[in-house]
Amino acid sequence: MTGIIIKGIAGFYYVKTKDGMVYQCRARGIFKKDGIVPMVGDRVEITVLPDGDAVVDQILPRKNEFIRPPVANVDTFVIVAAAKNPDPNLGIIDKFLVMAEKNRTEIILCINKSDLAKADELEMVKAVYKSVYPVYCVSAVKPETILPLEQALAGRNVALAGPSGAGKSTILNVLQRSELMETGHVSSKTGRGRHTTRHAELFEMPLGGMIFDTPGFTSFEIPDVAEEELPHLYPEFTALLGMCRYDNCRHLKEPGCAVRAAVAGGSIKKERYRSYVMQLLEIREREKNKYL
Ligand SMILES: Nc1nc2c(ncn2[C@@H]2O[C@H](COP(=O)(O)OP(=O)(O)O)[C@@H](O)[C@H]2O)c(=O)[nH]1
Ligand SMILES: [Mg+2]
Ligand SMILES: [Zn+2]
Repeated sequence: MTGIIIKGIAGFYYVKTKDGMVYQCRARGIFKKDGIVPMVGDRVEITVLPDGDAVVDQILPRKNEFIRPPVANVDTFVIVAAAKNPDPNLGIIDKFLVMAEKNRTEIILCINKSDLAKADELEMVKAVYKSVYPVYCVSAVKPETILPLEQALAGRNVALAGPSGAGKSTILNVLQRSELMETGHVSSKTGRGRHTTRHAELFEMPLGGMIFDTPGFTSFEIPDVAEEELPHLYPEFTALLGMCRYDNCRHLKEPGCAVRAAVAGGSIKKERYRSYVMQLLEIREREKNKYL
């Protein structure tokens, strides 16, 4: 029987099968021997034993895997940022976007707390991204605003990522339509929800698909991205790469740069270009420090 690991605790894996049953499983000893650790999100083959428990026989090939948090098979990252409180930091949003690009997942940008921002403030953030990524403006305190996002996510394995305080846990609660985690209330005093997630866990969404609740995906450094790879992680740059005068153009001050021409012409947003430059310099700084 095939199923998906929705939780792993103390050597047990909880596998949900198509018929909606959840089986408590052990992994075959052979996994340990081969150094294979089943992850939440893994699609697996299981055999049910006479006592009702089951064993994981086989892990089906993974689409992708993440170490921190340890989850597999993420289809879509929803990068959540707040329109206000905290104010959107485009540099940080772009780091999350680069990370998700690097992992070759589908990406959706979600701007939350639209109830706190003025229409023009919201539009300003949206304008930077809307030609590059699907952008959904929502307010977790008005669950009906989340419906279009929810429909876009149906049938996928979704992980929420984004800076702390942006409203990920609150949105997750709305998506699960569950009060179990008790973060749904808005507390202006603490500015934080109360729920702290300790284990990765997969939850079913009412419209189909699963969502990862994970403690991680909040603070990334730019992961092992090489200088020459970075431009490829900005989707709006990619069509232009190869059109610069110099093959090794890093799109900084080089003459005949197609990327900078696009920034000047407005088809690449200057905010995005600024993030690119900051990240490139950060990568260079990191490379330099390697040798010191
Ligand atoms: N006004 C308002 N507050 C929100 C919204 N979404 C979340 N919050 C509040 O913002 C705080 C941080 O939310 P939380 O879900 O814990 O953020 P996380 O760190 O990204 O998981 C909590 O106090 C939430 O109640 C929203 O759309 N509007
Ligand atoms: Mg949270
Ligand atoms: Zn260039």
